[in-house]
Amino acid sequence: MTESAPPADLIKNAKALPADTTTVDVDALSELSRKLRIDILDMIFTAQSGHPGTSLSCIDLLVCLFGELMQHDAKRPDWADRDRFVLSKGHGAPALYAILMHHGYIGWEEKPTLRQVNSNLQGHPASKYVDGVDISTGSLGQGLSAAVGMALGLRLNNSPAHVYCLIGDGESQEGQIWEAALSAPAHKLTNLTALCDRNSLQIDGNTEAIKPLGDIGAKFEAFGWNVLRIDGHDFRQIIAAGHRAKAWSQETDKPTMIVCQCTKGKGVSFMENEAGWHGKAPNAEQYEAALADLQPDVYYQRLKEAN
Ligand SMILES: Cc1ncc(C[n+]2csc(CCOP(=O)(O)OP(=O)(O)O)c2C)c(N)n1
Ligand SMILES: [Mg+2]
Repeated sequence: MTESAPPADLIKNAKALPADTTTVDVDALSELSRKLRIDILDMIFTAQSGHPGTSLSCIDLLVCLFGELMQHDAKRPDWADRDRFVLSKGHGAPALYAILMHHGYIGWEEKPTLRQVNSNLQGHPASKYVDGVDISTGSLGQGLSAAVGMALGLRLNNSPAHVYCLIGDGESQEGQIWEAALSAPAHKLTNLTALCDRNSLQIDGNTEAIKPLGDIGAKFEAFGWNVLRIDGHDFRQIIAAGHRAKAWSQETDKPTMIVCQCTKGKGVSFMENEAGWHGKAPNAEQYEAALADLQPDVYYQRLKEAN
């Protein structure tokens, strides 16, 4: 258990951090993230297809959402009052499958079936096939609108459930994102928290060189959202922002956006900040090199045994 208190100025625009983040077990969360990063690479390497960069970028967010922030139960995937998660950037499916496997929604035996014909683990998440996936995604731009609809429906049903939606920054160049961004404050959706994976890369380069988003938080603010800005790989900040978002929404009658500064390819040195690793599987040599980054203990033990 890590005891140190989080630096007070870590979350800009937020008031005091909730006290309970001082008890966050950062070591356990980062160990889980490390393992899930390996699962992501295993899946993509086995399939020889998929999107490593985006998955490694957002896995720390998913670890905190499913492990610390969301109310959900793999044994009751249809529980009416479960919190909902929409992976609007659906090409991050390997990250979603990894966290859903960890929480028991998907059997581990399915892990090698990513992107195989007739597999449940399609290249983009399909709600028809996977418990824990509340809506199919992959066509960028649509998820935030779906999340707005879910939040409206839950409110109509007087449900305490909260909706979380993760969008990409490149994805935010889609016009539909901004229709949803207008709608959520108009409907005072206090049961909606959006997160933006602000890794500054899209499919073929830097977002700012292709179609600049600038201060995306300021844009959401202008549309009527509360906005928090965090380091998307700092577990304390992610969890504190998640709690703060819910409370702040209640105080202000507004939805909250958490802009998460992330690194595409995080954790694998040669994939970090490289647009070329957007949608490419590693070959055998690269896979081993990636494992060396993520799992040096096991990797070097294996090498020792081989020699
Ligand atoms: C409507 C639509 N257009 C194009 C694509 C192809 N595509 C998949 S990922 C991607 C880039 C997404 O970049 P970003 O939102 O920044 O996500 P990141 O991979 O950086 O997490 C594109 C253009 C798509 N899936 N949907
Ligand atoms: Mg991006």
